[in-house]
Amino acid sequence: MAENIPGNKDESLTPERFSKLRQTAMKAKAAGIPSVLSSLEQMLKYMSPADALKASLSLNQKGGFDCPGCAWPDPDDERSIIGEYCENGIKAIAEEAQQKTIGAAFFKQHSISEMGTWSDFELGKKGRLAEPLLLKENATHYEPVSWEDAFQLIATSLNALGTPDEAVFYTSGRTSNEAAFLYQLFVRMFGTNNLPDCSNMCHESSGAGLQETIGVGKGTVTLEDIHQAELILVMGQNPGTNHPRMLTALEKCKKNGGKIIAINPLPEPGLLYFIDPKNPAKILNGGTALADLFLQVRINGDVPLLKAIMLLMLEEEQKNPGSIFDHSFIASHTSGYDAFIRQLQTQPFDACVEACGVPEPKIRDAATMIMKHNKVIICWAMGLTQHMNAVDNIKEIVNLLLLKGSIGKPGAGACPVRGHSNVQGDRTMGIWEMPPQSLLNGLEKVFHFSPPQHHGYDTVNAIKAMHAGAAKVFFAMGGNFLSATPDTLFTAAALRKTLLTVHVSTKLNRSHLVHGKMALILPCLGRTDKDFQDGREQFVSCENSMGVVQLSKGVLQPPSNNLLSEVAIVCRLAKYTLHSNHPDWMQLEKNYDLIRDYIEQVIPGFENYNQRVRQPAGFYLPNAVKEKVFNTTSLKAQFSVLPMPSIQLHGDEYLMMTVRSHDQFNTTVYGLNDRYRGIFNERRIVMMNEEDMSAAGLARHEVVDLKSYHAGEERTAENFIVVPMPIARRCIATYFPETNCLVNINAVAHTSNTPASKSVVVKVIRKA
Ligand SMILES: Nc1nc2c(c(=O)[nH]1)N[C@H]1C(S)=C(S)[C@@H](COP(=O)(O)OP(=O)(O)OC[C@H]3O[C@@H](n4cnc5c(=O)[nH]c(N)nc54)[C@H](O)[C@@H]3O)O[C@H]1N2
Ligand SMILES: Nc1nc2c(c(=O)[nH]1)N[C@H]1C(S)=C(S)[C@@H](COP(=O)(O)OP(=O)(O)OC[C@H]3O[C@@H](n4cnc5c(=O)[nH]c(N)nc54)[C@H](O)[C@@H]3O)O[C@H]1N2
Ligand SMILES: [Mo]
Repeated sequence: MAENIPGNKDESLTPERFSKLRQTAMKAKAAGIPSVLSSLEQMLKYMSPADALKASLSLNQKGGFDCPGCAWPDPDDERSIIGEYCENGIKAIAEEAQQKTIGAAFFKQHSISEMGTWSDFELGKKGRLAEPLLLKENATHYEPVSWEDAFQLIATSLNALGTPDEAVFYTSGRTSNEAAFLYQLFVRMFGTNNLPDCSNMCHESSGAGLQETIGVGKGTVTLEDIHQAELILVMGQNPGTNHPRMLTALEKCKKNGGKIIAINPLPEPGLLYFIDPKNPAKILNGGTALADLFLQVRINGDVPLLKAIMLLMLEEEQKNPGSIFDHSFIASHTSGYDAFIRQLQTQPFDACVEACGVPEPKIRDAATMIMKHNKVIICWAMGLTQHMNAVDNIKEIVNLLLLKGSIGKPGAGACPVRGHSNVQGDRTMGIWEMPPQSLLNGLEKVFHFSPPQHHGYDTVNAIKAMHAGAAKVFFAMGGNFLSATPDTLFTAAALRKTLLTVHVSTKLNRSHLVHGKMALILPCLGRTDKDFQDGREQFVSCENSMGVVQLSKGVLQPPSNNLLSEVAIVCRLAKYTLHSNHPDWMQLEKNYDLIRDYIEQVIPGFENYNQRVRQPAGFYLPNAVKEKVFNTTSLKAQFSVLPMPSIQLHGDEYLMMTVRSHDQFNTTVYGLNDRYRGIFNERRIVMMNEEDMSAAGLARHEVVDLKSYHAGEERTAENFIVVPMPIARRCIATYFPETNCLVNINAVAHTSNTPASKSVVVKVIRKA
């Protein structure tokens, strides 16, 4: 049987297999009744009615659990009594809270190579992992193993390494603050900073760009700022699918008189029009038109677009000095203004217009709206962070905000919308291959050891190190490393060279099937599960996209009594590996309050953690930028002089972005539909502009192969169906992770090292 690593040549994928594809027009509106029905259907398919009710009533409620769906914040004040839910949050819960489990019998029946032929969709639907599993050397099947033996094997393997830097410790973004803090502590006590995480593939470019320009790698706005903004730009983001609760906040902004500009190569329905599914009256009266202006930018055309807009602003400012730019803010709080303006003036307006692909009148409309308003927020996500020049995208956003003085005041600021529900908290807790010196000093002081000082591997460098044989043990706290990372076949080869791969997981995924010489799966409690330690119920905490720390407590009976919490797994791992009683890992496992006491001692902003996290809506972490304090080298916010993007497409090339469908959470595929974009029953599709299709002689629903050629190296993904879509010219879109095999491991953003999975130069090859 052919091994179904996405991107692998798979003979079974013949054109006939695609016959179920159905395509309708793109939806004009997001959410509404279909979204309520879709989430109910999903819940009841996998959960008992009683569990479904319990989970939905407690989702994102004060004292309930934090939705594992995304990092959008909950309202500080009133919360909808039917749960602060959204369709895709419910799907995330239904996926986790399945009653079906898989354990010894299942893994005895199904070999690794058999499971390797299943799709991601099929793998995820098998049920929750119920017991620890071991794949022995040369074995064909996973078999049950005791927790003690599993920890002993990891400890022995780690301690046998030539140096601690031969181990890699990955984290996905669902891990709680408590587990993340202990995990990075354990890893550093073991002796390495090899702590790559999903952030390296996600908002690392935002962190890098913001840190350098405003001195903090996080956003600067609160939910209240969103409500109060006069103008919000939503760039490179599909909130209708990926952050549905953001639409409610945008709607509130509009009700207060705010305006919205959407900037995207695709007219994403959720951005343009929204019907709040939690509000029956709204469902009946048809909802709210969200975007006042839609700019259909080319992929990677954001820097030229922003330059064109700022040139128009400059022209107006020069006619009426002081009318457009906030000179008092610029003079007191920024540095680099003159150099920035000098370079801006040299940029030819027409070339910027041409490069971004947006019609000039629309650019003028956008510039006028920005000039008219003083409280501006720019929100963005993966459409800006996954390009070779992604960090420039972020810095250009900061340039615009600084010109308007729109940073550090109410209703204004920078808003990178985070992905995983605790990815921001994990970074705050020290999950970072480039730890700040202050963190290392804090750890040294409190825990009396010398933390490793040299930087560790990020995600891309960890893959290269495994491929080169320099890293030999791979440990993953959650996630799906193989499918989430770029260059799937290269990464698969890298993982296969290791001695041991270990995955702490809730569900089966492809990373469990592409393993080292030996492999372990350690099944853990999920966000929705009750967590009892030493007879007492525990809770954990998470930080959302806006720096609010809140507690999260599961409400459902765990699916198996042989699961450990992530905290317990780290504590035992440390105990077996380090042979040190400081801290007292066994006490920490029993009482999470003690972990929070330590966090308070090491991480700034967590004073009285145990008391404040118990406040009904949690607490805000301090953010200096809100007080116009910029911890940059100049102690001012920094203007940046940025080049135009350099990608040039040749005759038959397209720029490809890899995006999420409406029925997936990253590598977890809930279903095969992408309702808003009108695609049903198929994921191996390539969205193309109809005019590009006819120019290339491609028919609707024709089957093609895709090839990329970064640095002269060819990569192929076979059998994708062409679907016409109103996407910008010369741009195409496919789903992640099916096309990750086309993203060359060396195609990364400068500074952040983030895979450029939104600007892959490809050719669309007709079948012979
Ligand atoms: N239901 C659901 N929710 C999720 C997730 C999920 O998979 N499913 N994932 C979570 C995670 S980890 C993350 S990081 C977020 C991701 O949230 P998003 O960033 O919204 O996710 P993507 O699907 O990658 O969408 C990128 C958007 O950017 C646009 N885009 C692509 N290239 C460009 C460009 O060059 N310029 C501009 N202006 N736009 C561009 C695309 O058309 C698309 O609308 O969502 C989080 N929430
Ligand atoms: N081409 C392309 N590649 C991308 C992206 C893209 O847009 N395009 N997006 C990137 C982004 S933004 C991100 S964030 C990464 C995501 O990368 P990852 O975070 O590594 O991937 P996920 O698919 O979110 O991980 C899902 C797995 O996590 C496990 N899991 C779920 N809940 C829990 C839990 O509570 N505890 C534990 N221990 N495990 C759990 C389950 O086994 C599940 O299979 O992918 C990146 N890769
Ligand atoms: Mo992400």
